[in-house]
Amino acid sequence: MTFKNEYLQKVYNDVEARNPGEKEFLQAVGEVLESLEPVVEKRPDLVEAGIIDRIVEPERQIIFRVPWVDDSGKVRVNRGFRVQFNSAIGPYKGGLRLHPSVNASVIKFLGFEQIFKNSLTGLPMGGGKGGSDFDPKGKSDAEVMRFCQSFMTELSKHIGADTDVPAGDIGVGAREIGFMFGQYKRLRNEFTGVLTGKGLSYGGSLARKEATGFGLCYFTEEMLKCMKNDSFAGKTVVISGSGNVAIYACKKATELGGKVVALSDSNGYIYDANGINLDVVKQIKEVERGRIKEYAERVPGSVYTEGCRGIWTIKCDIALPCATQNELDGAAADALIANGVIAVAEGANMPSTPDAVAKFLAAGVMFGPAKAANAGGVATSGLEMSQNSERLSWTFEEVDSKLHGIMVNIFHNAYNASKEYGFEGNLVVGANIAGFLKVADAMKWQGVAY
Ligand code: NDP
Ligand code: 2IT
Repeated sequence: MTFKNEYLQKVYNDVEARNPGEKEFLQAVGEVLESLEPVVEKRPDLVEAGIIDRIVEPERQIIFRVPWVDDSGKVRVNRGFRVQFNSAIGPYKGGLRLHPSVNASVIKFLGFEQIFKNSLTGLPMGGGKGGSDFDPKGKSDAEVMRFCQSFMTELSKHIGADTDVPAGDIGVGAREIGFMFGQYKRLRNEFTGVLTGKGLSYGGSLARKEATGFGLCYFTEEMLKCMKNDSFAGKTVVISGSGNVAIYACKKATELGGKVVALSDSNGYIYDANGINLDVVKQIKEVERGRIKEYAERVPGSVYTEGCRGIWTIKCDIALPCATQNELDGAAADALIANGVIAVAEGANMPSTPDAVAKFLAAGVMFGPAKAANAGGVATSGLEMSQNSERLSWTFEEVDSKLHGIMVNIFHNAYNASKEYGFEGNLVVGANIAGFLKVADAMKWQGVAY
């Protein structure tokens, strides 16, 4: 990757040399460094303090063995990760991902992104991420429990309510958080808000489950309103994935007057011209842990197609990628643009390839990057931490209205930064700069502490 600025080029080259072959991590760092070109010119004090050299290196990385016993009595071994990337503005905070594709590069890209996302929420949270290459699919509840207990046995040595507060991500929902919380409490003999996304009966927050998807739609609605005086009303929407983020994005997009016509999983996608029946999806995904294909077997008039990438060829006004990194490439962007898409907002982390992002921006498609658009999940985790600290629970309406306010603010902060630094309307640049500056200033004032 090449940069106009010599200093940024050197930082990038060093990251490349130090993290060979870590393509997702290099992709995430490359995008942020590119956005920082105008900052480097305006803020020589930050260059002087070595902020950018430091921010690309995790403060701490923990990699550990996770042994567990399957239902047949066989010993299995997975690899666990926790990357504590940056604690300048608060305790490390970020999800845990359980998916066979998890490796150091994936966790580092997610942890790096989390620094700027958490900063954008305005809440005091540093950046971190963790997970394992364990695949929860096809495992019994007892196997998932044994894995989670073993994983937490090591992780518990490194986290804490004021140190590092993990949460869910791909493959980690209420079931896994419950098993991990129980194990942490047993090991430490303390009941603290060490994880977020907890069940409502033991310290969880109302609206955390809905938060990422709802927040994504609040952000998108504000983007549509402010940039094109438009809204979700009457729009056709395509959402990839059918997990936590996709389901609640579907719910809110529909409530705001949009018609969601497609959802997917890693095997394929469903198309329902009448608008997705979310009760059916929730029964399949949340209750039965089944596959999205089953939707077409249950809802007359809907169609299932094998292969997840074809979803981007469906004509829509708004596209919300909510599955995984690099799921939307240049060819998919071309198809969406040819079909007249007006807005794309990322519910997943880094779902659009750099090529796809460049195409959206060049075509004048409104583009909400992940760090800004999906920050509602971690923001509401921050609200869960606040409730745990004051040992009180807020109502759904209270949390939801705070979430709404946070997402509206994030849009405006990103938009204003894009304008101030000469890239009006480019929310990639705006979100990266706004997220970066707060952390950079905190690092500068704390001296060379990390
Ligand atoms: P879930 O595990 O609930 O759902 C993940 C969905 O994405 C499933 O439909 C899954 O399909 C699909 N998916 C996962 N991996 C792949 C892949 N390699 N190729 C195609 N599809 C895939 O996770 P979430 O909904 O929580 O997370 C989705 C995205 O949102 C992730 O990028 C996550 O990092 C991001 N995110 C999540 C937040 C949260 O609060 N949960 C907050 C902010 C961002 P299948 O069942 O076939 O695997
Ligand atoms: O990517 C993300 O922001 C998350 N998976 C949520 C993290 C959190 O701590 O709630």
